[in-house]
Amino acid sequence: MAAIERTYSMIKPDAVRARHMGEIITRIERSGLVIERMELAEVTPEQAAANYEHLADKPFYQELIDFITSGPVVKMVVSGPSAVAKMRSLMGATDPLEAAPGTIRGDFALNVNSNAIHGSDSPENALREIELFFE
Ligand code: DAT
Ligand code: MG
Repeated sequence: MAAIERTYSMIKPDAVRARHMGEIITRIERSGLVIERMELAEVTPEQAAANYEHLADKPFYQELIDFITSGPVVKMVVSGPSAVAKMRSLMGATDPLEAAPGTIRGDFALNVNSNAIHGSDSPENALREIELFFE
């Protein structure tokens, strides 16, 4: 049995605006993962900058910050066996054009700039992001 771990996930403003949050939450729960904590809130500019520090030199950086702060998101702490990898698998590829049908991005997004959901990419970043968005 894989180790139980926590990941940070957030339903992005595009998916909230399109009223997909219920369906996305259903998919997470149906997978067996547990939503331990959840809040509808706006991402602050400080949180956005800290979350996307690794992309600060990319040409799309400002657009990314503007987008993630453009409206409410659903912030979640999700736990379960290999929760980080399991969430990434439910989410699908970063570019929705490459995300398989049946994945959240494959089904709810068409554009890499607004790709429906965020999920931590490692257990270490999950801890950092949970702290950033919840404490
Ligand atoms: P992921 O969200 O799959 O972890 P990431 O951490 O590399 O991907 O990038 C964070 C976000 O930045 C991603 O969800 C959407 C945006 N992004 C990534 N690559 C992009 C690109 N080539 N053009 C526009 N936005 C991009
Ligand atoms: Mg990432």
